[in-house]
Amino acid sequence: MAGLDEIAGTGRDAHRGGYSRHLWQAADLELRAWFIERAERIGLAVETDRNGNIWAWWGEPGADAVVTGSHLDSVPGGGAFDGPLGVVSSLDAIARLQASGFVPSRACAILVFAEEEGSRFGIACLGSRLMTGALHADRARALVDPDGITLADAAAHAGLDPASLGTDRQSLERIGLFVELHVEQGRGLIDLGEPVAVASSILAHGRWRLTVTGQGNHAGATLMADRRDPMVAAARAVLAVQDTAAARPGTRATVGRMNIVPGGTNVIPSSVQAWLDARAETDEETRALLGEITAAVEAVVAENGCSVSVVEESWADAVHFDPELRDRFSAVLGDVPSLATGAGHDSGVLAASVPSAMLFVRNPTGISHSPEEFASADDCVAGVEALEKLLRTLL
Ligand code: HGY
Ligand code: MN
Ligand code: MN
Ligand code: MN
Repeated sequence: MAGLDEIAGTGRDAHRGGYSRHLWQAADLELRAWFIERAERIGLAVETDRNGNIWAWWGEPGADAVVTGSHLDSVPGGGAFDGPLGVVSSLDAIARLQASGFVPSRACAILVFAEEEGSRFGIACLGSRLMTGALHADRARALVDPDGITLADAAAHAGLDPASLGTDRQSLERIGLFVELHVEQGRGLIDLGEPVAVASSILAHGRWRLTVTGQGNHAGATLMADRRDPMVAAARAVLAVQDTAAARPGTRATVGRMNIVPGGTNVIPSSVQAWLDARAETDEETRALLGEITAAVEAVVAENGCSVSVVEESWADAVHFDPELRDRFSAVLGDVPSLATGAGHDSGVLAASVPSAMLFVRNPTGISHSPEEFASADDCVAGVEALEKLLRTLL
């Protein structure tokens, strides 16, 4: 809790509430510096990899390491726990092992991933996708933030070499096993009445950019019957998204961000961009959901004389965490439940390349990506104790 308190003032968003901590902007840089100082204070050796992920080694860096960690960036107006809880818990678990005189027989590191939320450049799990090659460096370099700054320029400004971004086999090969502790983002542990769970799976999910195009015109001079208003069409598209997902059990679809062009009170817009987040249990079901949403959206915008294009910005396959590792964790931790999640994580991206696992800590509000996200001190301690136990067995 002291660790979370230390960063409680960093990146507060006075306008939205909660925290807005975005890659390589002031709050993120401050948190990175804080992490490095905190890691060095317990004797860890810190390095930043070619993609901006931070590693803090306990002992000699080496192959087949046990790696734990999470992320420090947030969504716009996010909570205090999504990401940072895993980082402070990793620091605390290692400090506890050190204090008990434990000597690891395997390399061990804390790993803090860059831009897990995709809040600045649009692609979630940017650091782990770059490391594993799931995101191509050329595409990453060309990504643009809402101020028009390319990722290549932002990386250079943060002291990285943009030419070196991309697949990082050396880093990846050092990970023998990755475990990420994370606040739970739904109500699974509330329903189970348990403080901690082991993750079983992650939904397939993706992000798509919808551009609805109509005819920009004068708000006063254009008769209602003469309009091709993409804002009205986009509003109807959002309803179509909701209705389509609601009719397919288990699927989720959200429009959480829009850009109205040009955006004037007395201007009928010429186009509207809307970002769709869609998720389902399997890759096939998610693709089918997207297909149905696309057809429904095309039909409703046409009724307003508009057209729509749908462009995929990112995709993540469904993840089933290593069952062997999960069984091992359950044996060490006793009777902890297994829990599926609808939220994406860097551990999910890594799972395609290395054995990965997650621990969830109960969130008594059941709310996340919001300032209302929470975890009690007792449950956070239960999480750290579980992580410490695991590290003790794995190391
Ligand atoms: O959006 C997600 O699922 C994650 O928190 N990045
Ligand atoms: Mn998140
Ligand atoms: Mn997270
Ligand atoms: Mn005028």
